[in-house]
Amino acid sequence: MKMGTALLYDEEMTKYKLLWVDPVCKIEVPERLTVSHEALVKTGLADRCIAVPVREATDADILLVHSEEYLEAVKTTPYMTLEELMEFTLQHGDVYFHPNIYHCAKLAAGATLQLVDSVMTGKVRNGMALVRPPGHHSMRSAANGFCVFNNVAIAARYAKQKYGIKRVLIVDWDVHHGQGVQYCFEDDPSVLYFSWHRYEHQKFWPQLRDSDYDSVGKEKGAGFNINVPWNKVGMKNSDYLSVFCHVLLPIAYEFSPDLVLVCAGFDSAIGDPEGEMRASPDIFAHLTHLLMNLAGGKLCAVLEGGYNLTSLHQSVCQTVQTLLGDPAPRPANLDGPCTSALESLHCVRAAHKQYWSCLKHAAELPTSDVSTKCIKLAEEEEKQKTGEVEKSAEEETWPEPPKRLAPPVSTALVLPEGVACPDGCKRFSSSEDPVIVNKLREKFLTDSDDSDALTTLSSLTALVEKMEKNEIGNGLALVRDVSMAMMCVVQHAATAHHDRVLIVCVGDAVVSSQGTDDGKTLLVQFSNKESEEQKGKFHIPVCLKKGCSDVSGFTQAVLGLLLPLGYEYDPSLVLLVRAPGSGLSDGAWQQLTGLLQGLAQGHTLVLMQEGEKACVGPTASSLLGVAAPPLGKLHAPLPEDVEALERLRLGLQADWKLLRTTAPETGGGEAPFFGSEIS
Ligand code: Q9C
Ligand code: ZN
Repeated sequence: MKMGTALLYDEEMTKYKLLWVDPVCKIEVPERLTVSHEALVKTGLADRCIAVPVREATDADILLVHSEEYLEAVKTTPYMTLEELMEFTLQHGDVYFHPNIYHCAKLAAGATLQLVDSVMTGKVRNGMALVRPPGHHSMRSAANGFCVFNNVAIAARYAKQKYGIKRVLIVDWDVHHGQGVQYCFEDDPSVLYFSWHRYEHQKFWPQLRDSDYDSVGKEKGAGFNINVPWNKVGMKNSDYLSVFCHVLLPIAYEFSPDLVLVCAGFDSAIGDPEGEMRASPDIFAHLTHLLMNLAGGKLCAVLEGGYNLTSLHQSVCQTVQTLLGDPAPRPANLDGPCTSALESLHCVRAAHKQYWSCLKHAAELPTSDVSTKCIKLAEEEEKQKTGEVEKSAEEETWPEPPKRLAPPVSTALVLPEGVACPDGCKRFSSSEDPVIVNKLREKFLTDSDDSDALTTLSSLTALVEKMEKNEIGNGLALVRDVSMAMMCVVQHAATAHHDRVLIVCVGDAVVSSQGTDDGKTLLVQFSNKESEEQKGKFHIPVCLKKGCSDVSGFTQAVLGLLLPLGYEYDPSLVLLVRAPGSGLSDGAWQQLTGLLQGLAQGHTLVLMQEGEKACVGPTASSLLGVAAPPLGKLHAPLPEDVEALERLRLGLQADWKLLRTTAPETGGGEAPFFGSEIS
């Protein structure tokens, strides 16, 4: 049912290395590839993938991005003596040549194209190419930063040309700026390039002015180049997720790509000597998951950097396992973005607000010259004073990501008789435990003895218990009364070791706020009822003018509000309730269902009213991990909705740190919302 995941790897790409002493290049070793591949084999992940053979890129492929002169020059490197190779190397920056590197560079680009072909023809749903040399720094006529040919840039042009697709999204989560990719598509609105990178106010390699947040693209491509500079090292999971929720995902959904290419460098993970960041390897499960419902799931991840062999192979495994559809682990330590990250977030959102309607109400740039340079200088003085000693990246230790076990049953459905169970799902009903049934009758059905309803409720409680034991991944129930079923599940979950339950309610179901202020549940309710008032930190009504029927407004609320809330809350169970007549389109509902599975290890229980039989199929398919259909290019959401959402977000950000998009000191007009936080 689920299409497969391609894995591209050829040992040949390990057969070149640095032949002389060069401290800058010594980290780019063949073991990067062997270690990554061996980990995939050892964990059984490689076996679950579809091995697609690697080919050499042709001259025509390479010329999609590079100049003829450059290609001809690289072609001569296999015949060079050591001295000639060193000499040739000196013409380029931070890169080395070897007699076999031209061959490997052709394989790296060719592997990327094979991956694109496999995905675009529907042979697989997604995939990863493990390649050397990497690509994103190489430019039209220059090798750079260990890169010879720009694998991903070539792939984007190739996919557009061969498959006639209109829009390609390139997500570059490597810790370096892929300036080669930026330069290639700077004036091209059909390729949206996103990169975050260690920048340190231009002090970090490649030290380009062009890597700052204000390089937004040129001419027709203005707005289609997104740079998120990290001005400090030590960025963590929260910083990465914030940028996804508040910059990349809203823009990506508005852009609606036909294909997603990932410059998958893992030097942005903890322990990497180049990046010196502190994100854990399992963050890549979430970054991957969050991209998997774009472009109908067509995602190609291509290895770039990653120089700590341990964090590299762990991160590669997390990425591939997520592509295969296994539930992501609970995200750890989401304690909110740091001030420097918020500062970058603020600047990027401000720089792009004129181009993207999802950012229309973002805060303006920090006033006059709160130029990032000033901050830098202040920081440096401080450092000199305290003379603080920091751990080097390589002394960093972190726990091995726990094994991710896919439950034996992915999706279980509680359906009334006569409603067919979709393929791949298991029809579920509990053998009725009389004690439980009696309890349920007392609690919920005092004035009736509807035996069907009782059967359903007891099945639901049994289902929740099986999810808690990870015997079942997720589930769906068609019930007579969603409000009652919701109450029943919430009460049961509290007794069945579910520490926190996130309730997402779409439409107007009656929700009693009783027992929802102790933090054991977080309720987010989407509706068009103005009257709903926020009742404390854990009951959040999201009011949209047309309820959920405006896809743009709804999507924005999900990405910029619900996801960050959900991630920060870190539930062990997600209860997704669809009230009748919510007005939500199937597509938007499927996106919501898919995205929420990044939480609670994929333990989502969907409750729908009996009348909504037609929605069982689409919901089940999203629960099974099939990518949601693309929503299409989103129009501008209703101005009043954008404003209402922004107001809600600002009001909540004192309590929920992942909702923040500006730093306290430079909050400008938004400063009052931090009032309770700043001492
Ligand atoms: N310490 C990739 O990750 N050297 N290339 C920087 C500063 C170049 C990285 C020196 C790093 C290139 C694909
Ligand atoms: Zn890198």
